[in-house]
Amino acid sequence: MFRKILNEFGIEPNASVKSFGSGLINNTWLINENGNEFILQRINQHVFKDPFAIATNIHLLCDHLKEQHPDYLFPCPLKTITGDNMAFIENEGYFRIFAFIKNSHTVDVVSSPSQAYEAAKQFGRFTSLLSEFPVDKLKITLPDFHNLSLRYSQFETAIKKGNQERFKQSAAMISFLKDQKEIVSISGQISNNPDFKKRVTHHDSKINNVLFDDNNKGLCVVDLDTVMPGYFISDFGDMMRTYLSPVSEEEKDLSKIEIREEYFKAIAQGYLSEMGNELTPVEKKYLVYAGKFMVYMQALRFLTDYLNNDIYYGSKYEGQNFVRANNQVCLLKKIIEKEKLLQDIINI
Ligand code: GN1
Ligand code: MG
Repeated sequence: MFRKILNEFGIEPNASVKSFGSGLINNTWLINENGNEFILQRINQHVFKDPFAIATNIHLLCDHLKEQHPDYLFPCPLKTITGDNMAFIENEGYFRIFAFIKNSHTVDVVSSPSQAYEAAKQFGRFTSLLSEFPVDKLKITLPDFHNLSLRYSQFETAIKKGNQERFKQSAAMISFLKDQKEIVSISGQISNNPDFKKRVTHHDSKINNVLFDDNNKGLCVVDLDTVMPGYFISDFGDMMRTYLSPVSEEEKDLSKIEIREEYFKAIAQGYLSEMGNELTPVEKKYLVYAGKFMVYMQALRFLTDYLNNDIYYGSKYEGQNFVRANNQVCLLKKIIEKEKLLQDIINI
């Protein structure tokens, strides 16, 4: 398979290829062609029904940034030898390649407030540098991706039609999530509120989607499949979801989940250092809500998938999506417990 792909991009067929990274959706490999390194990715076609839409978006952004902000480091995908933005290989799928950015690295777990600050700054910077970009030109690569009302109705359908054994086992979580339905209605109000702006939004602001340099300064954001028009709560909220707690969504021991306030401060400072002048005063009131929104949505998505027998996320062991959902429910409870405290940090 790799020979064919490399050939499409004019890379030597005997370059070395090894598996890379930890994403749940796409496959990623690191290629080494005589010391030149590249990242190869296969787009998950079950998730992204129109992979060329992603490639088109990335190239539009790339052109805009090159013209307006030439100093911004943006890993543009390579064209194929026939000039396409992506390669399609029969029976294998859709592939793209980027040059690997030298002296850059990613991290999987946020282990200091300064890392959180740097990452948040990069996500803010990405949106703010693209504030002049006509956001409606972006193709919707995943329709309704962060539409919480839809996620909630998918959850209700899974409760009715999904695996009934798993439903019984999840009763406590289901009841908690139903009790928190106000989070869904607030998100509905947001989408009808003209004070909330649609901007170029990353939609997957996990720490491992940021490249750091050797001095641990943020360089740029990567993994742009889900870049679409969206609300800032998606990116700010996913940072809260993934940086506040010292353990990830995979952690089974719930006692390890905690909300590190100094990390919240760092996320807010980093993000607002770039987005402070972009956000409207009304939007700024929803920073803490953003975290509840994203953690709630992720809990719904993991639990829905568990009830649907793991058809979306898959599972490496029995009950993995139950563990993930339970973890996110616990995280949500802890954010709610500290809501006032977090709000006070913003108000300083
Ligand atoms: C997926 O592939 P990855 O790990 O970057 C998912 C995100 C979830 C995340 C949970 C397209 O992202 O929305 O937050 O898993 N991406 C898609 O780990 O569904
Ligand atoms: Mg990723």
